[in-house]
Amino acid sequence: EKERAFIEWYPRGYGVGFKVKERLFETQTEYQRLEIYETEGFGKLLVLDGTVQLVEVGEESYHETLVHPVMLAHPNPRRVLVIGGGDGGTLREVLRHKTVEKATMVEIDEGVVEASYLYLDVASELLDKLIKKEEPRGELIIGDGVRYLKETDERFDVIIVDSTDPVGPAKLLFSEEFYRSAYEKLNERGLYITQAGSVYLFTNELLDAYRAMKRVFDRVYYFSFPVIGYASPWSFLVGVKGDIDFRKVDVERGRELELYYYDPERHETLFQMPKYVRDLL
Ligand code: AG3
Repeated sequence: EKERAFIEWYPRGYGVGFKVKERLFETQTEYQRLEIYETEGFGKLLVLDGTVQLVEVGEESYHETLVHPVMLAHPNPRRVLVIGGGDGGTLREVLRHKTVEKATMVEIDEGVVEASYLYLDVASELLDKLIKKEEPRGELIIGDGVRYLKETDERFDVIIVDSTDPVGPAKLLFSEEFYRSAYEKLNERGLYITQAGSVYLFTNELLDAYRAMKRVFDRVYYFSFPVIGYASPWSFLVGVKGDIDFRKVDVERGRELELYYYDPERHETLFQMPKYVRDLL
């Protein structure tokens, strides 16, 4: 019998693939083509426009890394904004922090939220509550994050961008103009984090984003982590506003979270980068 696979093709023919049993769902949403597969060994797979967003087994390797380093570096993160993240994994991790009073998620594509709620074991209980407006500390807004950030009167301690790649529709989320509105909407002390693509395969996009962030934030940090399902190592960029040291995290709060991938006690290990990239940055 013929073996089936889903392969995401990165530039120059670098592939990341999963053996799949079947495709459970596919649709063209208002914004993108969405597919969900049942994989052989990693649970369900969410694909947007041909790119892997997550596999259920190991999604924490991404969500823990995107959320907890900034949340533990901030002394008291109370108000958090997530842009994108329609599958709910990022907001799920944010809400594990007891300091959080309110976390808002602005996702442009309602189709991603619906499909994730229906098919994925990532955060379906949370998504259900958000849709019914029954999550006391969480709010879901279906809308354009760029516009939201420009227009909102709210201020945030932490802003997390969980978007698709810095090519295509998410491109604006990697622009200097967007970073400026994020900086403006952070409290006096605040942290901004974005995923910034594959270190090896999107090096130029990573450099562009880093340079644009440097023009806006008081300090900018880069780090990388191996993410299951992506062409790893995967890069992350952190922008600091005001008096916060991102090189230090609250290890005590970190221990209580009982994390699986990101190790707050070894926070300094995040900052490794291949030498050629560090030389360019
Ligand atoms: N958001 C980041 C996806 C980037 C993956 N890029 C790729 N596979 N080319 C993931 C959403 C998870 N909440």
